[in-house]
Amino acid sequence: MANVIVIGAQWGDEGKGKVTDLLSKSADVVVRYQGGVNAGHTVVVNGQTFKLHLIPSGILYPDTECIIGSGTVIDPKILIGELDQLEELGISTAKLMIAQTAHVTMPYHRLIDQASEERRGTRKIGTTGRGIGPTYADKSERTGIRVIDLMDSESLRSQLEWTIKYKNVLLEKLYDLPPVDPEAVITEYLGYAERLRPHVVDASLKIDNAVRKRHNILFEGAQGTLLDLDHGTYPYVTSSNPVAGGACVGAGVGPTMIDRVIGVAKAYTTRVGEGPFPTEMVDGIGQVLCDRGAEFGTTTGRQRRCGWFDGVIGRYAVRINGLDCLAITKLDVLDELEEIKVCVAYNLDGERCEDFPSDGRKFARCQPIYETLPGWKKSTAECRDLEDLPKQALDYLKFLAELMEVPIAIVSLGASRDQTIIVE
Ligand code: 2SA
Ligand code: MG
Repeated sequence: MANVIVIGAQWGDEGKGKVTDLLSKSADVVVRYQGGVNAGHTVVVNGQTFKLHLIPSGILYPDTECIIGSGTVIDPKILIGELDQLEELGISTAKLMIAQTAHVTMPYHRLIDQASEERRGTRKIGTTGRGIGPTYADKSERTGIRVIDLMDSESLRSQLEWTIKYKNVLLEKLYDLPPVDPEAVITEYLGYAERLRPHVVDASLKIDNAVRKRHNILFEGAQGTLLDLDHGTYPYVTSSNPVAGGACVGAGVGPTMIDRVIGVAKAYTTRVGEGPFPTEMVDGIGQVLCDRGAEFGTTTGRQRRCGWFDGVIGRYAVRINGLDCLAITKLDVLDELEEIKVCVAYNLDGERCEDFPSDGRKFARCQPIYETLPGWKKSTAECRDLEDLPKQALDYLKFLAELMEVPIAIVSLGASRDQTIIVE
């Protein structure tokens, strides 16, 4: 397996959780490299459902080490909740490591995220409200609190007394919100520090040790390519870099250490939050996909917007991430459809456009150009081999692979581990 990056090739929720869970079996180490508790992975193992936000799903394997890397932002309260949930279910969390250089989401980040969304009115982004943007903003502004600061009570106190004074001006004067009590925050966070201390490490050093031992490392992306701060549909993006390149920065490894990049895409497209989405179908088949695919956010419970597969963004994801292959998930959701459309290009102001326009205003004007394929109208949930698939389903997969010019390595036909076809 070697060192593999798994990324979302669309707008998140592609089913990366299931794919990383499958690959984690052969991984010695699983690393999260960006994002925070805005992410939500649902993994079903032996009929038990796990909802994880920060801890890599690799934790479910007894011998897999899991690292929450430097490029992530950590909400300690939620992280501790996940640790408790796993331990209650008898899953050891001793192999979880947390980068000391990761930034910490504070109560004021969450308040500011929610208040600034409200203030944006029609310009709102549709964030998860989990304080992600403000935590990364403080990181860039160099006023953030890092895990390492939590570990030293004197340093935490002096930093927070200074920072909260400034944040309270913002909360009171700009957002008309009550101030945050620094003493309460310091006490709360020092409590979290004690619980997390045994897990805190120099993450890039740990990863380097694994590289030297030729261990298999899996880098697990959160969100998706089109939500990338630099390469996504700005400003309707998250505040980190979910693309494959983000793995090197966020984990602290050089690009020469990476052997393979796998993109995960749904057999159709979904998006949560605001922003343009050319293949969106507001009702009719869009609603069918939502119902059959149970398209609700793992973190916020929001209904996801649904549409046909978009080959333009698919090709873009191949380019931006240097994808070697694709995992196509939720193919079974299309089982009952009479016909299936795939967007092969856009109509942009009367011209055919094959490349994703990085100008957001142009992207917002793109109209999908579809090719229509016949449906298979048969259940695929029990298929375990490509040969088990109805011919039309196989043709659909071939069509996607040719459109994006990458092979399909994994096909997923349901939430559980065994509902998977591994293409050799
Ligand atoms: P944020 O909170 O600042 O990262 O939001 C900015 C945009 O990024 C989108 N975003 C997501 N999109 C899909 N899935 C995500 N994770 C959760 C899930 C979402 C949920 O797994 O379902 O539960 O609602 C995720 N996280 C961030 C977000 O919708 C904004 O468009
Ligand atoms: Mg998700």
